[in-house]
Amino acid sequence: MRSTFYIILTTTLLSLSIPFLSGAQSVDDVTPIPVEVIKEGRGHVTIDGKTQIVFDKQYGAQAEFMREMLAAQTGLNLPVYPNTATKPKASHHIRLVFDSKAIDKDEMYTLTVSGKDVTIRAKDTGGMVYGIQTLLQLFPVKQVREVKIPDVQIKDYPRFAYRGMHLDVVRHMFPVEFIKKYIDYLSFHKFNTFHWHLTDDQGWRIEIESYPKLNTVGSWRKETLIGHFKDQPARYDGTRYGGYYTKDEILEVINYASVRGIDIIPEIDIPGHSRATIAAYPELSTRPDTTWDVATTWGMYNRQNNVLQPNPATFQFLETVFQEVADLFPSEYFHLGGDETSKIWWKADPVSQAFIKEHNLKDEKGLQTYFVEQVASYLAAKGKKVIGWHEILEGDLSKSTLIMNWGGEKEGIAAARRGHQVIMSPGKPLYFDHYQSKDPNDSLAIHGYNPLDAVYAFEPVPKALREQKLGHYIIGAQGNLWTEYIGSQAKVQYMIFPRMTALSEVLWSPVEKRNYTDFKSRLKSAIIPRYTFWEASYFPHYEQWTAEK
Ligand code: TNX
Repeated sequence: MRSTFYIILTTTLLSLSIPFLSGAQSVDDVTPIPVEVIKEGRGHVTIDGKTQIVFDKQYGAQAEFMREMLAAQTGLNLPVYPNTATKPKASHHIRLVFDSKAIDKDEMYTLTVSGKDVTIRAKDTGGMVYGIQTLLQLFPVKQVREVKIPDVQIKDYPRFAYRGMHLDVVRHMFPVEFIKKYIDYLSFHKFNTFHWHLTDDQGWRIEIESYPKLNTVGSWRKETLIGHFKDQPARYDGTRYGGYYTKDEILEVINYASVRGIDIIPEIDIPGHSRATIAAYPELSTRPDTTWDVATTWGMYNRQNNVLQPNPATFQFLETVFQEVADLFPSEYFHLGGDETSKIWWKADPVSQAFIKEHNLKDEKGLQTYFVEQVASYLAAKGKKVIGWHEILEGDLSKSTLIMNWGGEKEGIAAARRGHQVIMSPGKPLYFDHYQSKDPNDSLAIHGYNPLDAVYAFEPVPKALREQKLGHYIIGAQGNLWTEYIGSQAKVQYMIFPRMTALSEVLWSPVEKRNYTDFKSRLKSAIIPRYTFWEASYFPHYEQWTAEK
C-alpha cells in the first residue's frame, strides 16, 4: 500500500519537474480502429530529438513526410537517414521497412514498438503512409521534448480497396493550399482516393491548352446565385466568379498526394453538365447559333440546356481534351461523369435525332451510352479505365466501366448483377452537402438529412449481394461534397467533420470492431483535438441529431 503511494508520488513529482516530458496518446484512441492491437510488452520506446528516422530506399519521401508531420505536431525534429548510410550512434530509431514477406496484403502495415525501436513494415506507399499515420496518433498533439511510447504490436489493413472523398471545385473553387489540406485530411483518415470534380455547368477548373476558350470563357461566370436555387425571386451577387488550376498547380497537387498515399481521379463531366463547355464553344451544343452563358444558378437538370450535340466537332473535342487531361494524371481511372443528362434537348434537336437513327441507337439513352463508350475508347488508348455515375447504366455498357452509384441500394445491386464493379456513394447517407441537423438555423445546405450516426451505420455491401455471393463487386465507397452552398474553406470543414471520420472507419475497419459509443469517445478524446490542431471547423452538435428510426 505504502510503496504504491510513494511510487505515485514520485512519478507525479518527476513529471512536474520535467516540463516537456509527455505521455503518449493511447493506442485505444487510434481511428479508424485497427484490425489487431496486441499490448503484451511492459516497456516503452523513448522518442526524443536524437531518435533517428531510418528508411529503406522505397520510403525516402515518406521518411521526410514523417519528419515534417512529427515536427509540426510535437516540435520534435528528428534526423532522417537512409538505412545504407553511415550515421552517428543513436539509442532509438523509427524504422520504415520494405517487407513483402511479412506483409501479405495491399495497403497493409505492421507497427511494432519494442526494445529500442519503433518499426513500420509495409510493401507499398499506402501501407507505409497508414503506418506513419497510426504512429503519429500515438504522439500527443503538443510541444514536447520526449515521448515514451508503450510497447505494442499493430497489424492493420483496409476492409475496402476503394476509400474515396470527392470535392466539387466548380460551384465554388478552393486554393491549391486548401486542396493540399483536404488531401492531408484524407491521408490522416486512411482514405486512398481523391475524386476531383473539375468541370460542370458553372465552370471549367483545369487548364486546357488545346481548347483555350475553355479557360478564357468557360472558367468564368458573370455572377452567382444567392441563397437556395428554389427561392423566388432568384437573387444574384453581381460579382464575376471563376478561375482554374494551371497544369503546374495540378502536378504539384498530384505529387503532394502521391507522397501521402492518395490517388487523384479527375472528373470531366459529359455529355450533360456541359454548359460551361458550350458557352466557350457553341458549335458543340444542340443550338450552335446560340450564345450560351456559363451557368450562374444551380440545379440545371431539365431546366436549362447543358448537353453536347453528337457531331464531328464534339467527338474531336472529346478525344483531344480527354487525352490531354489523361496525360496529366497518373491514375489508372478517369471519371467521365454521365450523371443527370437531360434528354429533352436531344429530343428537340434534328441533328441529334438524325445521329440516333444513323447509328442505330435505340433512343436518347442509347445516345448517352454512345458518348460514354466513345470517351472510354479515347481513354483506353491512353491505358485508362473509366468510372461514371450510375445513370450511364441506362444503356447497355461494357463491363470494364466502373459504376459510381449515387442512388440507393437498388441501383448498386443492379450494377453488380450486371457484372460491374461498384463504388457506393448513396445520397443517403454519403452526401456531405446534405444537412446533418434539423436545426432551422443550421447553415444553408441543399436538402436531406445525413446525421453522423447514419454515416457510421452505413454498410457498403447490400445484404442481397452478400446472400448471392456478389459482395465482391462492391469495391468501396465515397463521401461526396458538392459545393453549391459551400463557399468557404470553413464551411467545407464544417460539412465533412466529423462525418468523414465516421466514413473512414466504415471503409477501413472490420465490421465486428465497429461500435458507435466507442467511436464517439475516441472522437472526443483524440479526433476533435486534431480538428482543433488543424484549425479546422467542425459540426459540434452531432450527438443531438440522430437518424430517424
Ligand atoms: C446531383 S449527384 C449532382 C450534382 C449536384 C448534386 C447536389 C450527381 C452525380 N450530380 O451535380 O451538385 O446533385 O447534391
